Amino acid sequence: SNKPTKIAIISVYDKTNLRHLAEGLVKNNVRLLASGGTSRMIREAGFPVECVCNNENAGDALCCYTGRVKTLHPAVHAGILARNLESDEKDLAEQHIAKVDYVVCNLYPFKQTVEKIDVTMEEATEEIDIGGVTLLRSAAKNHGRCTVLSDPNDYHDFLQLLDRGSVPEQIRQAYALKAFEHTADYDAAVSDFFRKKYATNTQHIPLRYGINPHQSPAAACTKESRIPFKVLNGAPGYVNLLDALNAWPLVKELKDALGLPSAASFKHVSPTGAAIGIPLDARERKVYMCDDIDGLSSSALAMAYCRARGADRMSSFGDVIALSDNVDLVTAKIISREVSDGIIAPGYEAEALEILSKKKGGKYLVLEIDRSYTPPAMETRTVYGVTLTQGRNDFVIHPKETFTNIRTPKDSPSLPDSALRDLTIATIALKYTQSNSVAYAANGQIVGLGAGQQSRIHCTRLAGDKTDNWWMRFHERALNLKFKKGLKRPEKSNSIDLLCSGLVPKDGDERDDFERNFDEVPMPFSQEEREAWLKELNGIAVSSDAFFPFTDNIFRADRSGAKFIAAPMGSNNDEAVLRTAESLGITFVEQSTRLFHH
Ligand code: 93A
Repeated sequence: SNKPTKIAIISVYDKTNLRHLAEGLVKNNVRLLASGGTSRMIREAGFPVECVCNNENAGDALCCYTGRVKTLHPAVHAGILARNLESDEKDLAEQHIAKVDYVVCNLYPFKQTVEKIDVTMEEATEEIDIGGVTLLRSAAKNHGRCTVLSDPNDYHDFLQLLDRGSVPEQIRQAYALKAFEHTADYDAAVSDFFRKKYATNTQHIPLRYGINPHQSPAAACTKESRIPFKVLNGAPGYVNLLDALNAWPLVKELKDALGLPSAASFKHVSPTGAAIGIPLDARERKVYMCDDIDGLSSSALAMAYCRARGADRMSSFGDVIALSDNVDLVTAKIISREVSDGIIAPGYEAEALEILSKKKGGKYLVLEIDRSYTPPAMETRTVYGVTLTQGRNDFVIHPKETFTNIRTPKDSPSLPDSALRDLTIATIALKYTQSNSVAYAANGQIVGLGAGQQSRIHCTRLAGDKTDNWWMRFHERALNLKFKKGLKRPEKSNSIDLLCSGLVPKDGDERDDFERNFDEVPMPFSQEEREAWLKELNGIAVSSDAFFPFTDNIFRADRSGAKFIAAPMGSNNDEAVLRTAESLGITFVEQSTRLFHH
C-alpha cells in the first residue's frame, strides 16, 4: 500500500546527501519529520516533510519553541525510545504519539568553532548541541528497534538496505555504536574547551610545548579531581613529566621493597641511576664527587642521591631527580651544584625548597607528589591517532618473593641478602626503563644500565661497558687526578669518562682540550692496567627485562663481574644459557615476569 508505515526524524547541521536521503526515504513510504532548516531544504527539494513537532497532537505546543529548543520534547523522545512492549505501546496510544523508526542527525560544528582564534565563550557555547546529542543518544539506546544515522556517508548503504526491505540488527548495532562514539567525541571536545577555560590548575597544567618546541599546544591533565602533584617551582615540560612520572614510582617501589630512602636520576625516560641510601665509603664519595659534603652520612636520602647521580655522571647530566622522602637540606645542597632539570619528591623542608627554587635562575622544576596517590588500573595513550589501552604494570618486585626460583647452581639454597637487595634494585629500575633493558647493580645501586636497545646483547654490552667504566673510576689513578683549579664538575666528569673508557685521543684538538683540563696530564690506562683492574670487579647483580636469547649475554655479564643474574626464561636457548651460567659460577634466578616498558 502507499500508506506510510514508518517515521523518520531528520535534524542535520551538515546537509550533505540530504536530498538523496529524503528521496530514498519517501520512495520507501517513510514519513519525514524534520527540524527547521532541515525541513526547509527537503521541502525545497520537492519532498513531503512535516515539522518535527507534528508527532501527532503533541505538536502544537512544541511548534512554538525556537532557538535552543527544537527537538527537545517528550513526544519526540517518547516516539524514539518506546519499545515494542505492550505497556509502552499503550502509553503512546493514549498520548497519540507515533513510534519513530529512523533518526538522522549530525551536530553543530563545535570543534570547528573553537578552533577559531579568539573564539569567545558565548560563541562556543551557542555551538554546543543539546537536542541533536539527545536525538542520537535516544535512538542509539533504542537500537533494538531504531536505526540511527549520524554520518551522511552512511545514507547510501542505508537506503539500499531499505530498498531491500529492512535494516538488519547487526547494521543497527554498528550505527548505534557510531552514534555513541560521535557523541562521546563531541562531549570530549566540549570538556576539553571548558577545561582550558575553567579547570583549576589542579586538573590542567599547560606545558611549554610537547616533546619538541614546535609541538604545541601541550598540556597535562586528568579526568580525576586533581593531578597528583603540585608544581612548587618552575614550569614543567612534556619530557620532564615523562621522566618525573616514571622516576617517582621507581623510588616509591624501591623504598617499599627495601625500606630505605631511595633516589633515581632520569634522562629521556630511562634511569641513569637508582639507589638506596646506604653509607658510602671514602672512595665512593670521591668517585661520586660528594667527598666535600658536610653531614652526608646523616642523611640516607642524600646518600641515595649521591649513588644514583654518581653511577653514570655522563648520562645524569641535566637529569630529573626522584626522591622517595622529604627533601632535606643536605640533599638540596648536593643537587644545587649539579646540572639538573627538575625534581619530584613527596615533600621539601623549607630551607631545601628555598635552595632548589633558586637553581637555574629560579626556573628549576620542583614537583611535590602526593605520596598516597594510586594511579587507575587502566592506562591509555594514542599513537598516530590510534588509542591503545592496557592494564598498568602493577607487578610488585620484592627481595623475598621475586628471586626464589634459583635455577643454577642446582644445590644453591638461597641468595645472600646483598644479592637480593641488588637484584631488587636492578629489576625495579628495569620496570621503568625503555626496553630492551639490562641493569647491573652493586652496593645498593645501579652501576650500569643499558636502555632502549633493540638487541638484547647490545643492552648487555652497553650496561657492561658502563659498569666497566664505573669501576675504572675507582682505580687509584682515576681517584687522584690533578685537575686544573676551578675546572667545572661536568668537565671533570667528561675527562674522567674519556680516560676510563679508554678513548683519550693520542693527538689533535680533542687531545689538546683534554690536556688543558689538568695540571698533570694522566697517562691513558694500558691494556694490562685495565685488565688487571677489571679482574677485581666482582659480585655484580644483573637483571634483564626479558629472557636471554643467546649465551653471549652470560659471557658478557661475566666479564663485568656478574655473580647473580635474574631474568625471565622462555628462550629456545634456556638450557644453554643456564649451563653457561653454571660453568661460569654465576647464580641464575628465574624471574617470572617480563618487564618491557615503553
Ligand atoms: O539548540 S539545540 O541544542 N536544541 C535542539 O532542540 C535541537 N534539536 C536539533 N539544537 C538542536 N538540534 C540540532 O539542530 C541538530 O543536532 C542539527 O545539528 C541542527 C539542525 O537544525 P536545522 O534543521 O534547523 O538546520
